[in-house]
Amino acid sequence: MSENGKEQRPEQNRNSSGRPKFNIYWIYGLIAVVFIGIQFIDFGGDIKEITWQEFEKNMLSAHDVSKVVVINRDKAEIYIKEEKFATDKYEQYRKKGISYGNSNTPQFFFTIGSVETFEKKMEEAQKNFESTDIVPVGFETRKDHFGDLLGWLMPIIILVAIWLFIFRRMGAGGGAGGSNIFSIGKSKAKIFDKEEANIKVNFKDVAGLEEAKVEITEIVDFLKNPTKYTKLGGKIPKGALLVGPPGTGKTLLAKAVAGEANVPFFSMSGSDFVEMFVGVGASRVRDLFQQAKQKAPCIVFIDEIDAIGRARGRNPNFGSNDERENTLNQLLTEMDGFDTNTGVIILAATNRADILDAALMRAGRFDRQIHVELPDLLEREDIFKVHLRPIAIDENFDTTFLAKQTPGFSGADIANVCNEAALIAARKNKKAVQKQDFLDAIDRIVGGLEKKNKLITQSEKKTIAYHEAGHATISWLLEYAHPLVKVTIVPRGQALGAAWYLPKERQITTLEQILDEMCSALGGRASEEISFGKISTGALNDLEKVTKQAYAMVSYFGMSEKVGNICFFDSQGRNEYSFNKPYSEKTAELIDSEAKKLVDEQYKRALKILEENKQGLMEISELLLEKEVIFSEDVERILGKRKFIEEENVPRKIPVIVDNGEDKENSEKIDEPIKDVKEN
Ligand code: NHX
Ligand code: ZN
Repeated sequence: MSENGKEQRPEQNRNSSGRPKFNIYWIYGLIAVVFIGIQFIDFGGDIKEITWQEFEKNMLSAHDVSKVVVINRDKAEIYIKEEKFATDKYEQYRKKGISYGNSNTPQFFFTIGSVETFEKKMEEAQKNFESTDIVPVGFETRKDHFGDLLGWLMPIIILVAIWLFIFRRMGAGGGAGGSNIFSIGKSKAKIFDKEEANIKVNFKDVAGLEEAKVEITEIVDFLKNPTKYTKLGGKIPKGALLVGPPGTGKTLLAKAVAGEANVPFFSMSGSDFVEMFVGVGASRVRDLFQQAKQKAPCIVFIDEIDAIGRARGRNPNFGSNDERENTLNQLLTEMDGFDTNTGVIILAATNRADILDAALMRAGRFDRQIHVELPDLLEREDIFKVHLRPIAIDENFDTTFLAKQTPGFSGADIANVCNEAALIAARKNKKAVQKQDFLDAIDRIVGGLEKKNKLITQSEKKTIAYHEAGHATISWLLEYAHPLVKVTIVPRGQALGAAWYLPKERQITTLEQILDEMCSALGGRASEEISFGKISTGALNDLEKVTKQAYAMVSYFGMSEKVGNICFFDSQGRNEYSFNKPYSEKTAELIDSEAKKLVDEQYKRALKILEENKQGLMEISELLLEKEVIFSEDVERILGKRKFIEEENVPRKIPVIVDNGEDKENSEKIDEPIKDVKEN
């Protein structure tokens, strides 16, 4: 297996003494050398080639020849009489090691043109001989068995070599594990046994995800002491599906299970089942489960299961994805095929649970679905604490502040922030990473790279400043708009300028909140129109956002009067052939006009608000032009304090499972107010 890796990295092919290590290719080389060598070695013993003339003049006419044998009609072998070969005349040949004295070995040979001319020449040369002296001429057909065999084998060997080469190449392309023809149908699962200490993740390293951790811990517990659960008549679940957006820690959770459970852990990705050959996927599933059953109790983890678990199409003749369906069918059978207590538990992860086949999700296969969601404020703080461990920060560093600054970030994003902050601080030759470095890192991740040197004309800059000031003014004045953090006209990523908000994390959004957000998004365009009477393409992103929001309001959320409480959202994602819309042409027109009406209304509202606060808008714009970045305090100075108070989150009563197994409400947890959850 490992030859593959070595093949690609020749420098690793040498050990410390500098000599190349043993390699399977050496054997191939050796075989080739032997084959070629054989060609040059003649096993017929020493025998010297001479010409007809030499033969006739020196041997035939001297009556030295005992017999001549013609081999395969093209080679004449000459046998010299023993007593003649022993004389001085042949001394030089005897010195060369030509054997004699044995009537089975010839001493000389020459090549003849054709048998007929040879016979004629012999007759001619011996016409004066006495009949007893005439040299007998024999004919023999000798088969070159070895040469024939080689002729047969060579093409086969070459074919096999090419074949092997192609398979190896494919195996290398397939990534981990490396494959050759003998393991094409074998599963590529990596096995982490309890002896192997190469997994160092355990539940301590998984911050947040408290609910998911409880479920997962239970699964580990099933394997550790199954009787605790089976005693009461419960059956051990066969599988759990980890569902959640990218970067939320599904794979990490699985790794932690591997580190925590003292059982073998098989890990593979859904795409590992896929190969260009028909039947390979199914065969790999079979192999995986066979291996797993042998090692039971154990855990099998399939990452990105949507690669094989996608819902099967309704039209089987249509698809070239038969192969994927076979793989899925095999997985379905295997999961339901063994009985509950064999101790094989399957974990799978996906971020697209909606497209998975319904059969895969039914109870008895993946009994449990564990939703891994984006972390909330408190979870983010925990995640920050984990990722800040290796980073040099000041003492009593405010992690709560960082958590507040990163709404909507996933665990992976937070890891990225921490790393980026460390790099930024290092660039500035700092001894420790400071708060500002983290803020810069967050900006970098949200908005992209800052492009301070982008060439911008004065009038463009003015347009940008007035555009951003429009967003800032409106969001400051509307009750439900997101709280403003800063406004900048320094280009970053795709955008030439931006108003930065700290979005309030909420579970549901009211109509008023949506309308206020749409209004402030339209504030940029409105400000351009009011300030210059000219508009620009810069509002592209704003308009895109607003349009999508308006259509969602009308066709998903039932937020327009004329369309009413109708929803065309398809949470099952089953609408594979969505060429035709699920509504009539008339409704389509109605949706269009209602969406347009919503946007128009909000644009008018934005114009009105800006008109009423034109003075403030101008001041903010000019300040922005001058400073390039302004903060909410600057806006507050110009427009006055924001009147609206932010709501606090309510703590929940959390029942806590105590060791004796009884449920009891943990009174400390209830009384303790959840740490400063207020934003802004
Ligand atoms: C561009 N981007 O790509 C420039 C760099 C006031 C300028 N041409 O709304 O940055 O203008 O509140 C083709 C044609 C993007 C592609 C026009 C891609 C326009 C962001 C919009 C600031 N802040 N807009 C904002 C912004 C832009 C865009 C385009 C395009 C604005 C605005 C992009
Ligand atoms: Zn804008």
